[in-house]
Amino acid sequence: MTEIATQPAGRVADVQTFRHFIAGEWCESTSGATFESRNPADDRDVIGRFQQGTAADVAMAVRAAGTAQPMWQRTPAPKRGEILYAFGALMAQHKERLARAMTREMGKVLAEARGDVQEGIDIAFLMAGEGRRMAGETVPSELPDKWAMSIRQPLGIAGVITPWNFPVAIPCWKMMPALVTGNTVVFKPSSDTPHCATLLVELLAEAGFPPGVVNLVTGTGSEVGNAIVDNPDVAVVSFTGSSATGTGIAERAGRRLKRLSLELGGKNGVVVLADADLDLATDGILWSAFGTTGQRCTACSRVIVEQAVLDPLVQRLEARTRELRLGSGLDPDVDVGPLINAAALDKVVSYVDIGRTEGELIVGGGRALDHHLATGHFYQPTIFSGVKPMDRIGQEEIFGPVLSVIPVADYGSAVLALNQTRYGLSSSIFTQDVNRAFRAMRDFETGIVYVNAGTTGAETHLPFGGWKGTGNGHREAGHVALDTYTEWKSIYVDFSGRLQRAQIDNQPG
Ligand code: UN1
Repeated sequence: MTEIATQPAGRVADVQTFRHFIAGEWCESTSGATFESRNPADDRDVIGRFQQGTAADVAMAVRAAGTAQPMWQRTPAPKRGEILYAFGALMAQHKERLARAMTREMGKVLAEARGDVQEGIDIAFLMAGEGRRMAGETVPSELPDKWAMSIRQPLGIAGVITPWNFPVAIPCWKMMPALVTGNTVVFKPSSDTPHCATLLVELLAEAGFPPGVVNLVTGTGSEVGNAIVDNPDVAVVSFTGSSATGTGIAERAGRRLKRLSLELGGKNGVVVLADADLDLATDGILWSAFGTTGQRCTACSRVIVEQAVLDPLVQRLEARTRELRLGSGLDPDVDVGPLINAAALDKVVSYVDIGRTEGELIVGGGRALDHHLATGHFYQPTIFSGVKPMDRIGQEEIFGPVLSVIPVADYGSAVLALNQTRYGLSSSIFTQDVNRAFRAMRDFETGIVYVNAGTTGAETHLPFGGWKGTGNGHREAGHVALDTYTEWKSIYVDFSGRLQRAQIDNQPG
């Protein structure tokens, strides 16, 4: 939760104020104002004050990125890769510190926070290697004594606008491919996780990225985010967040014909067929639905189950959900942390009200207000059964610990229900039947499909992204992520010493 720090709370004396990072210097905003970041598990815990950035700050950051860019582009890509490698190694060295800071600032349990940092390390090392690959193509020319090849070149300045739910991994997904390909970066993190972003940028600076190559500006989306998207010198913007914000960014970026990579909502489904291993399915569903308190783009929010196994599956889900322990993610006995802020909690409360009119409440359905939870944004993991595919809780992204169970007659209706959504990020099927598994791999309209595993847990060396309303066709992670941050240049070298006309001189007539 964030607010302007004009009304300082509780333990203000020892609260540190953090700064922007522009042109290699830590500096204050032109606004002179700051905002606070607080622990979602305990609203009294103020993590720090952060600069309330302005359009003028963004303009300064873009100028710094522009000044540094030609030198960075001329640095040999393998040398750029070495700095990425050093950054990955630093993250590994500071993994525990980063993970603990993350749990305190955004609530996910420590094991998951470590996983988030590890995902950042993985993409840093993967992209460090791209410094020695970044392959184009060398192909034969249709004419004699002529050479034909394609190379990648950076776009220039990349605007990186990131969410709070993966406050280390997602900035790394975006910055690592941008940097290794020779772009410089202006980074605006979510106002719910500015501390994680600051710690990350400290390590980027320590790793040896030259001044101006990475710049950090904190503040609101409407001021800082829009200033980045609108700046004509920012050639590419990568955004992960809500569909509503992404649509607004697409309109602004579209007016400037700007390269834009969007990673937006999801309504990810797990299909459970009658022949599934129900214990395994239960494990996969619970981990995907309530891990990160349901606050992943890839979280499972729909279970589409063949009627024949509806009851035994729901019984298992209910029993196991009742065992989940809520609390601070720093407590090793806790399974489920808080929601990110009061607005997220309100959203879950209102969707559970809708759910009561659409399905049958199986478990949960209330705020968790035990004495140690009352100062945090906790909500009980909640399951509705008997949900129909087109119900609101079966269609709309809730981004919290709310799971809808949708019974269907057979595989055909399961596929229809699964695909009947405006989103298309992740999906999964539990079955022992290899033929059905392969049909699902063909039929499911999502960018990621899992067989006999939940909907989360994508690895960094494969493309990550969604079909339909989840995005705009770009992918993060994997070597395809380079496409977002580079232009192709096709180069023809004629060494025949005479005019050779393609499509003409080598054709009869
Ligand atoms: C997200 O929620 O936007 O596959 C990212 C996963 C993680 C990444 C999730 N590796 O769930």
